[in-house]
Amino acid sequence: MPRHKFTVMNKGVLLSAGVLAVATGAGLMATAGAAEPQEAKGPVPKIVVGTVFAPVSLAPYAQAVTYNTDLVPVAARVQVKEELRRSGGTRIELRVRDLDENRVYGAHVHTKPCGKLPADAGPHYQNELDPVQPSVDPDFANPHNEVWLDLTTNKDGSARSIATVDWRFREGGARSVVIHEMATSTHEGHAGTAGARLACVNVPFM
Ligand SMILES: [Cu+2]
Repeated sequence: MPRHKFTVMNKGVLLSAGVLAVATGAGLMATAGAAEPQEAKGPVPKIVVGTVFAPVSLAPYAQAVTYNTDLVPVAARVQVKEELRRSGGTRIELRVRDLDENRVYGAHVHTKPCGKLPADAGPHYQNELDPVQPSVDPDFANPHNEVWLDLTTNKDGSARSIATVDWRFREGGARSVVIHEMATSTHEGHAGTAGARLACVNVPFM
């Protein structure tokens, strides 16, 4: 299943190469095991996924798909970067280009890969799992226990967001970033919801 196109690098390689590796080639396979968290002295492991949104008909093969081509056009660009911090935390950065201008989009890390259906990406990744699912309790559905990456695009349709959490993903537990229709809600009974799922990017989070 050559679905993931990505590059696992560490800081040492990035510095010596002097460039950010953005995976664009097709069919590269690797496992997250190649980037186990390293000891304090070692380099900081990173994953970068850079791609474009494909039509949903390509869902079984595409790195990223759009379910709403009005709000996330085919061929719009997306990049997700994950960096493990020495402190034991994780930093995740989301960048988009060519989306609707001057607009807020919700975005989160989800547990499953993107599929033909928006729901295929599963629920949000939670560090501490809410025993009640779907989780809409702000004690669990919040930006400290989940990864929220809401975006506000500029007049060119570009945006960037960064989330830093003080924990790491369970192995294989976080598989995608989903872009939603609205800003993420924080209030009881709706916490974590952000309207329809517009698009999805597969990311093999470490
Ligand atoms: Cu979401």
